[in-house]
Parts: sequence; C-alpha cells; structure tokens
Amino acid sequence: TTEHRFAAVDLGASSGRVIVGEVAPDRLTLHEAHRFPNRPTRVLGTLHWNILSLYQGVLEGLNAAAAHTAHNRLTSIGIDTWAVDYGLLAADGTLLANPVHYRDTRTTGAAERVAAAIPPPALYAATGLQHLPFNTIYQLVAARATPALAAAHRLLLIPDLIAYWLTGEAGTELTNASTTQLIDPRTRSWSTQVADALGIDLSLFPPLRNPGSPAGHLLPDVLAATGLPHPTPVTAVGSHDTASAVVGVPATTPDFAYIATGTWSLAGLELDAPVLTEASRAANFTNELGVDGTVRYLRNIMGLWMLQECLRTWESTGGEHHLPTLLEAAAEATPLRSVVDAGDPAFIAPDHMPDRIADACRRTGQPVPRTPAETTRCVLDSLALAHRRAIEDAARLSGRTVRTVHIVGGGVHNTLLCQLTADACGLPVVAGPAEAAALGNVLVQARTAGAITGGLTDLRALLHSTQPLRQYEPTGDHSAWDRAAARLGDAQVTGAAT
Ligand code: LFR
Repeated sequence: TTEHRFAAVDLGASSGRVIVGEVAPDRLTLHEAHRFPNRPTRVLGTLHWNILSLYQGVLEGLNAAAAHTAHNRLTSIGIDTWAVDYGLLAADGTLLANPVHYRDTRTTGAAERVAAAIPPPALYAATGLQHLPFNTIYQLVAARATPALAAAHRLLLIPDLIAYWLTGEAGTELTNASTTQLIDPRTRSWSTQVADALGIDLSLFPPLRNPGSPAGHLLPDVLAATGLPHPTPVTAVGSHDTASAVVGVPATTPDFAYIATGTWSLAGLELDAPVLTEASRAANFTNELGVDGTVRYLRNIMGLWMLQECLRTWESTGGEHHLPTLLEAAAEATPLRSVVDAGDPAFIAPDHMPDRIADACRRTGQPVPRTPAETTRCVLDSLALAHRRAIEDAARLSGRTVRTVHIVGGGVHNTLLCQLTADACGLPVVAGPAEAAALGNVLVQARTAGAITGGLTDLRALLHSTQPLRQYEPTGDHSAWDRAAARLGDAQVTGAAT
C-alpha cells in the first residue's frame, strides 16, 4: 500500500505546530514535528503578529516533518490558523505592513461606523455573523485611512498568506473567508451588498477556493529550506482553525454539540443551513462556513485565554504558578462561589485579567476571589456556565436536540473544565482529541489525495476508532448552575450589537 503522510501547519494564538499525520483507511496517527511559540509584539502602541517569525517556524517545522518521512516525501501540506486577520500586499507581492492582532484596540469605535452604513439587523441578515469587535470588516473600516490599505493590491488572510509564501499562488479559502463578515452564508460567496455599503474593495481578495482544492506547489526556495522534494503540493483545508477542529470532532451520531477549546471556546452545532433569524442575532450566534457545505453555528466564549492571562499577570508580579497544582487547588475550591460572564467582550484585550474578573464579581454583587485558586475556579465555573448557555441557545434557535457534547482542542487536557462542562450541561461529555484542528486539516488533505474516502461522518468514524477519548458523566446538583446563571441574570452579555 502507498504510504500517505501529510503535514498540518496549525498556528494558534499562543503556539504554532507542524504535525505529520499518517493516514490509511483504518489508521490515523499524528506526530508533532515542531512546536514554536507565538509571541505577539507591540510596536508604537499597536499589537502585531510576528509573522516572519511564525513563517520561520513553519519552514523549520516542514524541515522537521520532511526528516520524519521516508525519502523526505509528504503527500501534501495544509495550513490552518486563527481567523479574521490579514496581510496586505503590494502589486509585486511585498508585504506592506506587519499584520495587526485581532486583540489590538484599533477597532474601537468601528462598530458604530459600520452600523451607520448598514444597520446591524441588515448586516446579520446578509452575513449571519456574530458581532465580534475584531471581525475583518471592522478592522478594514478602522484601517481605512492608513497608507498600507491605500497602497494595497491584495489582501490575504493569515493562512492564505502563509500558503502564498510557500507556493507563490494566491487564493481565499472559504471557511476563513466567512469570518470576514463579507460572505453571504446562503450563497457561500461574497456579499457585494455589505462590501459596497462599507466601501470595501472585494477585488483585494483573490478568488475563493474550497477546502480540498489544490493550492499550488512549494517554491524552489521553500524546497531548499525544508529539504522537501519537487513537487510537494499544498492543499486547501478548512483554513480557519475552528473549521478544521469541527471536522476533527469524533461524533458518531448527529445529535451532538461541540466545544472547540483553546484560547477561545467555540461552542455550538454543525448545521446544513444558516439560521439568520432576529432571535439568532440577538443571541449573537454566528453562521461560519464549514467543510463540505456545512454551517458552524456557534458562539465565541473567552476560553482559556482568561486563565492564560491570569497566569501571565501572576507570574509578572513574581508569583510562581504551576498550572497542574493550581488546577488541583481549584478543584478543591468552593464550587460556583462567583461566576462572571465569559461572553463579555470586556475580557478580550490583554492585561490585568485578575483585576477585571474581581471587578466583574463586585459589579454583580458576588464574593471577590481572593486567591489564584479561587480565581481559577471562578474562570472554569464561568466557562462551563457559558458552554452550557451557548449549547442550550444553539439547540433552541436551530430547533435541534443535543444528546452529547464533544470537547476538542487544548481544553481536553483540563479535566476539571471537562467535568464542570458535563455538570453544567447535564449531558455526557466526550473529550478528545486535543489536536482536533491538525486532525481535521490532515483528514481533508487525505481525502483529496484519495488516501481515504467519504463524507464527514466517515472521517469522524475514523477519528472515533483511532483517537483516545475520555467520557465524563454529569454529576452534582444541576440546579446550582441555574442559580449561578440567575446571578448574572440579564446582565449576561452575548456581545450582540443592538
Ligand atoms: C480560534 C479562532 C476563533 C476566532 C478567533 C479569532 O483560534 O480562530 O474561531 O473567532 O480565533 O480569529
């Protein structure tokens, strides 16, 4: 049998990885070839992605991946990263400016400008996207007067930019394009209505391409840097990491919800068609596009970012905090003593996270967490509560029933979060795989290469039979979660623009 090895380049907000997946119809194994930190850098007040350093990590990772395979051969390479952000190119392909991080505050006030041009209900009806202050349209409106945008010949979303540097070919992959808020989820194509209303030039975007389509071959300088042979192809995958992570959900029945955990928690359902109702807009649900014609109907929840930022603050003030020890202490802390709204955009920006959490507790008349363990417990209880709320809302708004909750991504390692989520939802949780995005990336490539066949159900059956999974049953007093939710009451922010 032919050996099929694929490289998944998966860039996340705190680290990047290049993972080699070995695939056969009954086999799926991963090997992490390289992992490197992603350290955003503030320059003259603006928070940037360190994009060349990330690209260097990709090249080193592909080099390590090549060394891991027979005759340095990979069947293909796929790329997924976080969404919404982009690089601007001049006509000769030069990158005109360092991409700006979606957590930068340059978009402050952009929502009002967008709302003046197209009212939120019309914007939702046209795009089905939840309001997140950093969606690409808000970034483009905020950047309108900048020389880089004025000079730009082309705009490439981050995974498309990496693919362009590897192959010299430019495209706009569809799942990630859907996060720009310039795509109509019914036609799965550009919304000229929204672009025109906002004065955004759609010709900046290279043509759309679907996951599974070819995306070029490695350029000679990339072959030299990585030791890979000519021709090594790049294949478009669900280049939005969340799209690949949803492919990587090992569901065996249709009645599942998923939570893709990591820096964010993305909680919701996979649907065949978008839900564009006013109720859906009010609940701030998004209709991002998925692989194979699906819709990712979900809500963004702060995720482990809140904990990562707390750790960073405690460490910068001289504290030493070993995460496993902290989680053990959090497991012993009083349950549901105080909860905050983990959907509140007030938690998006970096810095001072423990103080912001304390303020939120004070504002809602709850006890202020005193120790790192109590703060950690507050964050995890709050995330579990927000998970439950998102899944209940998604089921209600789409008319679906949920019987199992799948947790995939980095949060799978956080057993307390998984158990609390099962308790809050009152449903069994299946946790794993942690590397769902890389697996979804590899599976779409493998199908394109003919190493496997079938639809998402078949890909998921392969995941289910090959990946280690852990099941959590709901425990405890379910009504305690209702009472905690009531403490946040209607003040619970979903982030919807009114
Ligand atoms: C997760 C993610 C989310 C997106 C956020 C910003 O990594 O891609 O889906 O909303 O990052 O791009």
